[in-house]
Amino acid sequence: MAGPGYPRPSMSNGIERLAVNTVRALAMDAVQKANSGHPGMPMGMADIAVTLWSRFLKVDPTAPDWPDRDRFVLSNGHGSMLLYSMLHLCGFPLTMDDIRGFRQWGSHTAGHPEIDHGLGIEMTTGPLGQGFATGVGMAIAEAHLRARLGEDLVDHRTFGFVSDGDLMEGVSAEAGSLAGRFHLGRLIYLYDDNEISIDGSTDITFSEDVVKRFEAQGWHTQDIDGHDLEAIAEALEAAIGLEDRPSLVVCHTHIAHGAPNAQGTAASHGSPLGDEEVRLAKEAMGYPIDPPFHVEPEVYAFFESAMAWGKEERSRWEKRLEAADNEERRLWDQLHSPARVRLDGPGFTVGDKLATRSASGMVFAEIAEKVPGFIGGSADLVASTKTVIDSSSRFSEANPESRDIPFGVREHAMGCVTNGLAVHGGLKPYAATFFVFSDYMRPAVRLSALMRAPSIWVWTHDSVFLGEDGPTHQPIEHLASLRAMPHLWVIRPADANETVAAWEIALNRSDGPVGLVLTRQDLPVLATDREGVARGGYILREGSDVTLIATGSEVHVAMEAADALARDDISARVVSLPCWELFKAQEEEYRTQVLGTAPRLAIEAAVSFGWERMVGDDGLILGIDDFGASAPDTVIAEKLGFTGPAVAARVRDHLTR
Ligand SMILES: Cc1ncc(C[n+]2csc(CCOP(=O)(O)OP(=O)(O)O)c2C)c(N)n1
Ligand SMILES: [Mg+2]
Repeated sequence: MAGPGYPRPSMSNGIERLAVNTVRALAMDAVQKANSGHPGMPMGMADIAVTLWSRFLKVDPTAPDWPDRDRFVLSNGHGSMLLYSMLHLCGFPLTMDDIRGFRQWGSHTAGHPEIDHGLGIEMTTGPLGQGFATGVGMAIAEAHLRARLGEDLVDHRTFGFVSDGDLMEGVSAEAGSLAGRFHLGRLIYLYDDNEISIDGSTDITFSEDVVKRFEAQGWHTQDIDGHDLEAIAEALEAAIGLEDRPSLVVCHTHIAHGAPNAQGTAASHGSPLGDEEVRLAKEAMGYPIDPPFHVEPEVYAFFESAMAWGKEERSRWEKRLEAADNEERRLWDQLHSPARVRLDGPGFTVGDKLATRSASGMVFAEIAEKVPGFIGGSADLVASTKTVIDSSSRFSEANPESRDIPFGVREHAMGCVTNGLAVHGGLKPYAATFFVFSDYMRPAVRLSALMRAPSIWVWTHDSVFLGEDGPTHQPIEHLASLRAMPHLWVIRPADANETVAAWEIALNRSDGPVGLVLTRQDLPVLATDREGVARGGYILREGSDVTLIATGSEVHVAMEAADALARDDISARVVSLPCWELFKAQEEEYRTQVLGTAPRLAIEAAVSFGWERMVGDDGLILGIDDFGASAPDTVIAEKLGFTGPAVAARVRDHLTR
């Protein structure tokens, strides 16, 4: 049973039924007015939404971003009108004008819900499966923070709505498995089992036994009529009362419930019902047909009284925060208002040789000490990615305070969970794997960029120079494709010092994600400039006849080439350009000063795509426009011309053309 305190408004006066019908009517009207959108899901899940929000969800519409609120994730984000209606009716700062402006330019009511904690929208959903898996991250964040700060300060749940599409997506299998393994008892998902997806009956493609699947993953499951308010409430109470496992409530529903002709049809998923069907549906529910967007005052009053409990919970929580003992309070403040961090690094000597992944690993202890919210892990590659904070323990239900999360071989869920940790608040998460497998987490990386979530992506084994594992493991197009993603900062440091600088930038960024692209192979420590990394690119070696621009492991090759050219009286400048995005953000004057007016040659062990914009029309690009090869790294460098002498020869050739 749920603990005391859950508000249970009277069921007898039919007000809940009216509230449910209001949600249905608003969804129909908004979609009709926009002439686009998804009426089916909001109508099908209205009973579930009204029950959850009015009786269980711990939120305060006057403080939508209160840290100890319950999180609500709408994974089937196409049903966004359901969320917008609930937020509006419950008194969040989402107005009827916003609802009328559904899907329009400049409105707060995008087709799919985008993150806006000020309005009560927890995360960006739309790509199916993302919400499911991101919610798992939020539940991990709650369990972890509760273990460190105590139940007085951290005591909330993560609820989510998920659909057939969410459960068909592979990432829900990865994330569901992880949630079961970690016994995330405060994670509760309501599955809209309406047996319909866009192409028709789910019977065509989705025949697995969902209950058995989730039970096998360690979840608690229930199977209910999703239009029976009492059954929904009882299922939620049971799910809340049970804390040793995550819960899935399979809710049997009808898509477009209440629309006489559209109910149960795939067409109602994503098309306006049409004026006549809207009229018939309203008539059938006994709802006023005109004007549209009508809400009875008692419905607002019903939700206002239902929200009173959440408001009281928040004021009780604020008192507990005030009364918290010094140590807890200090940790709370450090986690929730982090100070700028400055990393010293272990100190490297020019000429020493180490991989940038190793330099990264060497700075972990310092980061963990200076950044109490630092948390993360890898997809079964701890030793290879050198990402460990404390090797003596790892996150589990027995060790929720551990900051090392073992994700297993689940890159996609790892990406989503990391975003969940980031948007939950209080934490500074990272996730690590081989760079080539960034493909497996790309949808989550994209959402981190879209949400401006400060997730840190650690990608090691960053080029063909990982060697013998061969082309399947060698990233080629990844740098270009990730640089193409708005708001993601991709940093490829040239040596150990630049790696420390890159970490410092990543840790201090709060308005978006940073990807750190690190080598497997050793690189010499150069006389690199940490401040230069913050500007995205800088002159590492002065020269006037030619400018060699390189990133990561190709910077030392450029330096060797410059040495060779100097012997022929050719003065080569070397520019280290670890981060395009930061470099682009500099004043034009700085950029032209760094790149210079001499002919330019770009060197990077990846596709040449995009480098034209750095070298100009008469520049030269030394890239790799094909997949790699399985061989020792020195042989690959020799064969592909990524050595000092080979680069010098290319430059001489180019200059004498
Ligand atoms: C990753 C991804 N693929 C495809 C889509 C397009 N899409 C939106 S909803 C949907 C399936 C609809 O079925 P269901 O999830 O059962 O939702 P319902 O129609 O029952 O509301 C699809 C394929 C998407 N949003 N995300
Ligand atoms: Mg469905």
